[in-house]
Amino acid sequence: MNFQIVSFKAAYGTSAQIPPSDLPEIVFSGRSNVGKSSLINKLLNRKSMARVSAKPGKTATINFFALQEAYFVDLPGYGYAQVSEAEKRRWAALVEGYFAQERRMALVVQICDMRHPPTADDRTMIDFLYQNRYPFIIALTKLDKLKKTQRAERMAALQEELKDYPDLILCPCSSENGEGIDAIRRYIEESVRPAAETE
Ligand SMILES: Nc1nc2c(ncn2[C@@H]2O[C@H](COP(=O)(O)OP(=O)(O)O)[C@@H](O)[C@H]2O)c(=O)[nH]1
Ligand SMILES: [Mg+2]
Repeated sequence: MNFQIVSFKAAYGTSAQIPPSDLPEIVFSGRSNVGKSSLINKLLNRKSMARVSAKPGKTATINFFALQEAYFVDLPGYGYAQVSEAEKRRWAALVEGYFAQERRMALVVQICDMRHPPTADDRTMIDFLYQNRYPFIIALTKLDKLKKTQRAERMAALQEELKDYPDLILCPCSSENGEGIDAIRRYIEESVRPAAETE
């Protein structure tokens, strides 16, 4: 799969605007500021395809990036405290509307901060993905901020924190130094391949 040839397709503010799936979709989900844009950029080897923003909480859209064999779908970040109730409802309608559609979701990459236990919102998202049997992996980002012993401690702690969800695929990674990025690319490639072969 070619991760180099990519272009911005569109940003959608309501789920009704999103056209039907015509390619497998790789969906990126996570709370705002977790490092979602940085991870997308790193996977694509681009500096600023998905914007790395210092301004969380701006108007939420679902952004599509077109690769040759799949779309990267950047969901709006959740959990930003300063967002109004109206904006939270709009977020929920947008994201729930997207998931409710009949789409070719090849893989959801749920992003969590490796340094901390998953937040309540993270758990809601993981629970939703798990209960509805979406194919998903958990990218544990900001790995570079942990020393070797801390890494082992956090991996052990996460097994415990997420013990309600057996068989999760946990992928420690860093958009800063590139650790773990190839492993995530491989999961993405594997998820797209079977869908492409049924054409
Ligand atoms: N050290 C480190 N910082 C990161 C990593 N990923 C993201 N960041 C930083 O975290 C902040 C938020 O990143 P961003 O990609 O905008 O998060 P988003 O709101 O989830 O899209 C930025 O200052 C990034 O430089 C990582 O893997 N390691
Ligand atoms: Mg972002």
